[in-house]
Amino acid sequence: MKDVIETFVTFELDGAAVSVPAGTTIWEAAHGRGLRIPHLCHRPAPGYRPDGNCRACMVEVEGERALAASCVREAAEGMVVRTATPRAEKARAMVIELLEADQPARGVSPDRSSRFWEEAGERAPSRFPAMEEGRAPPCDRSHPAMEVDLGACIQCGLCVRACREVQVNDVIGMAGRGADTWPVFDFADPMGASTCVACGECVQACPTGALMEAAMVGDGADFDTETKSVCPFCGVGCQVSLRSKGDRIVAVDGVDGPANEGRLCVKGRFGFDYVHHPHRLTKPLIRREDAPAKGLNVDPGDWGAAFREASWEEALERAAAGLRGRGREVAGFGSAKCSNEEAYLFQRFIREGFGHNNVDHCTRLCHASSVAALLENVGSGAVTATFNEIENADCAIVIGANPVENHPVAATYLKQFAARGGTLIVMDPRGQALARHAAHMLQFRPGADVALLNSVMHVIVEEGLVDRQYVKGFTENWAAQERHLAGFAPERVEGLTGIAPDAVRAVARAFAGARAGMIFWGMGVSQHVHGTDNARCLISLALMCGHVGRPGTGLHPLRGQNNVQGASDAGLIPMFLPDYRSVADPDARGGYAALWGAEVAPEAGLTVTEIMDAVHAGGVRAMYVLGENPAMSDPDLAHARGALAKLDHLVVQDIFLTETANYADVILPASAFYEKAGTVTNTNRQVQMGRPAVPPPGEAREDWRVIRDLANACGLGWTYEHPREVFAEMAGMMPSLANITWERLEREGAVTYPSLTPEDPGQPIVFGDGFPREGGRARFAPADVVPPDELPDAEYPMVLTTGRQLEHWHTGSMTRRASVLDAVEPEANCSLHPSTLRRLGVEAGGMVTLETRRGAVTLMARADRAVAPDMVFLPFAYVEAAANLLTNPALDPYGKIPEFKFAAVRAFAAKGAAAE
Ligand SMILES: Nc1nc2c(c(=O)[nH]1)N[C@H]1C(S)=C(S)[C@@H](COP(=O)(O)OP(=O)(O)OC[C@H]3O[C@@H](n4cnc5c(=O)[nH]c(N)nc54)[C@H](O)[C@@H]3O)O[C@H]1N2
Ligand SMILES: Nc1nc2c(c(=O)[nH]1)N[C@H]1C(S)=C(S)[C@@H](COP(=O)(O)OP(=O)(O)OC[C@H]3O[C@@H](n4cnc5c(=O)[nH]c(N)nc54)[C@H](O)[C@@H]3O)O[C@H]1N2
Ligand SMILES: [Mo]
Repeated sequence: MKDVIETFVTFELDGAAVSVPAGTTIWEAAHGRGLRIPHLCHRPAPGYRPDGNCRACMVEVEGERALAASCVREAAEGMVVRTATPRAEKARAMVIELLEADQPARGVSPDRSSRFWEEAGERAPSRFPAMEEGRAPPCDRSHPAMEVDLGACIQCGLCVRACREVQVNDVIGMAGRGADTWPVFDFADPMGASTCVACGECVQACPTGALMEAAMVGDGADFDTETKSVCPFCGVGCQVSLRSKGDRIVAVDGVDGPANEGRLCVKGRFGFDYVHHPHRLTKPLIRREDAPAKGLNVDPGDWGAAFREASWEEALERAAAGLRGRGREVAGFGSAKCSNEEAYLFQRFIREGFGHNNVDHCTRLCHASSVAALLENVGSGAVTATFNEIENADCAIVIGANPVENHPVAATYLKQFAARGGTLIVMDPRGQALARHAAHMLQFRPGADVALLNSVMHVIVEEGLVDRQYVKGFTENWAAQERHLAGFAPERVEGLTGIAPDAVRAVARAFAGARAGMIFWGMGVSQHVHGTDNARCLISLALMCGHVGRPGTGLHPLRGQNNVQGASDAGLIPMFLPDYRSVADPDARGGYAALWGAEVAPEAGLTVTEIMDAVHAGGVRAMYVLGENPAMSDPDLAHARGALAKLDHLVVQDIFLTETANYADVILPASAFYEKAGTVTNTNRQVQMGRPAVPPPGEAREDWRVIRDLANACGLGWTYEHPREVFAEMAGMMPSLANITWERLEREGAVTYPSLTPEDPGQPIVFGDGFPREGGRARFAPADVVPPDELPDAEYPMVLTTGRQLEHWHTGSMTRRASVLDAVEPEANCSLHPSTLRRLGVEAGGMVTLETRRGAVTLMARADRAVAPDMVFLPFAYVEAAANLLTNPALDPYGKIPEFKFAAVRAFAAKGAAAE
């Protein structure tokens, strides 16, 4: 726990009296005072333990005969340390000279090895003989992203600490003896054949370039600019440093941001080059008069038969002409991949320009149900604690989320928590990667969350583990909840959940008995017809244990897109203005009407899937789609694609000619995230500054500017010249952004909201003294078991579940165009249990057809014991086997989220495929 009282020690450092917290190393104390002590095996970054093996940091301690390694030696009361005595300097120089003898020549890998050469400084060439030829293992180029040249290895072990202790991937180890000790992957695999997940932490840590980005070897390492920004993929919001040369990004490194503390995953580190893919849209496009009928028939690399290039003037005019003055016939999908400013402008455009609230975005398909439950029972849709708070927890539940693949950097904190002895509880129908770190793994029946969670809560009541004081002080409706739970003894629901009562009891005791517990959840909870009920149960569970509002406690729905929290906060939602103020609230409407000079409609608008229905029904006839790909992500693709084809006017603003853009009348070429300035808000409520590293290609323009120009072409008269003006307008209206300014974000990089003063970095934990609901109390919402909408039967006997894979992003538009990611995961695939494959007569790697009542796809099948024998896991990134031709579009009544996680399916060997 952080709230331990710090004790200080005073010692003498190069003649000065220095006071530091107990536990501070000599190296840290020296660097804190601006003294430089060389270091190679030591990486002064969060999560790295000093090891003291390279001896490049030796100093003299008075009264001791041997020199001390300053990186591991803690300062002690009264100690007298000299860092720059001739003896210490000579010892350090000798270490460098010995190591230098074995190093490849200076400048071979200029960037990565610069740490070594920096320490070496200008010096005479080493007097020692170089390592004999052939002593180090040969260069390993088996991985698409990284190269291993152990000729440069100094056995400092940083890669091992990076892999095992920081990212907790446990792939790299040391093998061999003495001078022939080398890093190995798994046991002795080439890196490319190992279980390495390519987070690149080892590459970032290696001081010599023995482990390096393949693209950086040799000339590739050359860059002229470094720009700090935020990773454009998931809601973790890792801060990155983009190294660029001219108009190209050449490498990405992790930066010590509040969420990632220097760490990245494979997408963040190696997935950036979609930005430079030849398919990037570089000019506005207008559908040709003689184009083939709208449909999925345009090749993103060869679109000439369907579209023609146009000037921005013509394209904006054409886009506006189909929208202007059409009121309720228009609807808009905004983007959680764009900035806060862009989200705000987009919802303002639809609301002001067309007089209604038909504006929504992918949050509807994502955490809409979680947010519905949180707003209803807690009073706020955002997380109550950052995921990093797990540092202060002793128990954590991860349910319906697969962070190792989908929030990989957040997962490193969860894995570290388990490694430290924290009790990790995983509840998932699939034996996902976190299970290995879990004290309790409940692999239960899909769709049975309410039954399972109610049974856990039943035990907590039964065994008297309820935090009565918390319940009394901070909640309401407990009596009803307690009555409701009586019917959920674990024995009674075992048939539904498949979980033995003992296991339920153990989990209940662990969580309720914990001093500080957190709950993390994801799409396995939210994407059900009972998604809101699932989330209600999680809220109740946290409340009855008093696990909210203190360090190490909290509710954390892991937000998905890089800016889905921010886009939702900014009002890209049909029922809410910014900061979740209901459109039905006259005060809220009045404020914006005054600001915008236009009335805001009082009726909630249509949601993502309702808009598609309205197109079929004829009400909506024109759409503006910004940075979303509903022709792949909508739950019912036949229906969605039919709607897109039926529109008489579709404007798509994207960076690629997506499946959705296939149906467009006008395509506006946008900037990628690394090409524009803008703020984004991550899952932790951290508002962070994104900065442009390279210009948009060709005539592509920043999204905020395109939205403004289109709004103006529709007659709105907006005068924004920079996103900072938009931010100021938003912040002026949104209490959540109090004390946060563009200038502050530029300076500090990140501020967590709520920030209580202009200096407050923000509150990682909220609701310690009550909830933003009437009376300040959170509410228990008893939930009953609602079965999945479509149950397996004789015709469709298995359960289809859909989701994600580490290397791919949703509909694949970005990651299938990122060279490393596409090389690692190039082919459409699904996963089934090996026994199921055997039953179907399909070999692992063979082709299988999956069919539901709505459609069929044929794709490669992997054998995966983590998938239950009667289930199929299907990722939705692959257009050639689009998952959402199969999924069930049935909706949760509160969040209006579709049941992506459960459909009845049958699987069989694909025709023509080898069935033995
Ligand atoms: N690599 C990658 N990362 C991503 C994304 C991506 O596309 N690719 N997308 C981002 C976005 S927008 C989001 S929303 C997040 C989503 O991140 P997650 O929520 O982790 O996403 P999923 O893979 O859809 O599903 C999560 C888990 O739910 C489990 N599950 C399935 N059915 C049930 C059930 O009935 N009950 C329970 N309790 N669990 C069930 C699955 O087995 C799976 O392990 O990821 C974000 N990160
Ligand atoms: N079967 C199934 N379907 C699902 C889900 C599931 O679990 N299973 N999950 C659902 C969830 S949680 C989500 S969040 C949705 C995601 O659904 P979408 O949001 O539709 O999916 P993405 O592929 O992320 O689409 C983002 C688009 O933005 C573009 N883009 C990227 N950067 C920029 C930029 O800076 N500017 C502009 N203008 N465009 C940009 C990309 O090229 C891409 O076309 O999918 C949902 N669909
Ligand atoms: Mo999502």
